Amino acid sequence: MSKQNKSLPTSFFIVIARFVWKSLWQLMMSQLAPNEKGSYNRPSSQFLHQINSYSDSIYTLEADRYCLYVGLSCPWAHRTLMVRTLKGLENSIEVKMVIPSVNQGGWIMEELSENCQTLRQLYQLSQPNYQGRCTVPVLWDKTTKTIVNNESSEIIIILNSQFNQFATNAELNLYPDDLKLSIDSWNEKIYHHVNNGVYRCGFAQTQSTYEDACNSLFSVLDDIEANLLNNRYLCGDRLTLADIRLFTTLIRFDIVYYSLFKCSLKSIDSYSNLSRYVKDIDNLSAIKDTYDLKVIQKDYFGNLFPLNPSGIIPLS
Ligand SMILES: N[C@@H](CCC(=O)N[C@@H](CS)C(=O)NCC(=O)O)C(=O)O
Repeated sequence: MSKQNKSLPTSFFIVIARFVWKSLWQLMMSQLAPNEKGSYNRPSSQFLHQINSYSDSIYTLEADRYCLYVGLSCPWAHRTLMVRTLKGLENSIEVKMVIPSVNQGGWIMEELSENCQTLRQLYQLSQPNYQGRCTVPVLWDKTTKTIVNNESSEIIIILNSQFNQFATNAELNLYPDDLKLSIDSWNEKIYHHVNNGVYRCGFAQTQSTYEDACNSLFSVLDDIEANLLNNRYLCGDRLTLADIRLFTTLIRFDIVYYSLFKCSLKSIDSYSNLSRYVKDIDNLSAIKDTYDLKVIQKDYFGNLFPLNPSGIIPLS
């Protein structure tokens, strides 16, 4: 008579595996993406200083004094690289790369910088007891060894307006007075529903918070599609900071957010005006040098472990 292995009932494994995985997932997500009632809340930035030419300011205007720390996959950091490139600030503002650490979480320096191996060490050099999130982009002051600003929406305004005396394309104004109202109103809508909206889809912890985020994301994309029927850019025929802020999300959309974050009602490619708009901005001088699609895919799919435990990168 053949001996039969006694196995535990399948349901036992399923219940245990579900319980363990769900508890671990919730723990990891609470670190990665703070949630309130199942809905993702982006933590606010902590360093909000300005650079200007007033002599009593700590952060005065100088070429080669400030440096940007960026990670290539990050859409918020990408904004700052785009403005630096468009304004022609490559020779006055240095860029240093950080890369995601698969095992420790957080960012590590591509090369030792300010004697720091990690971005957290850099934050703590600036503020020794700093315990908050260590995000990119960081606008760093090499003279005082402190963080000037770590909020991308502010850094791009600083780069657009304060460094004109060193910029090779100083005449380009991405935030002109006569368009400010229109730029601010697009920014408000796009930040919440698109830039952060894709994260609200991906990091949602309940079906209803996901559906709310996903429906509002696509409703705003539909509005933008309609607006672009008669306009080259969001605010007319001039490229502005609103376009920069939208572009960095759109260029990542079909290759990452569509599948990893379940932003799957439509692809950007299927919107005729939006896809024309992305190509148009992409073809501006040197914009293609500000990002790398392979790195973007590898970082998102490889590092957001709770959303993609196998680390598999989908083919596209
Ligand atoms: N408020 C920031 C958000 C930047 C941000 O969330 N960056 C992400 C990368 S895409 C980050 O560095 N996350 C690391 C962390 O939260 O620990 C900005 O817009 O500058």
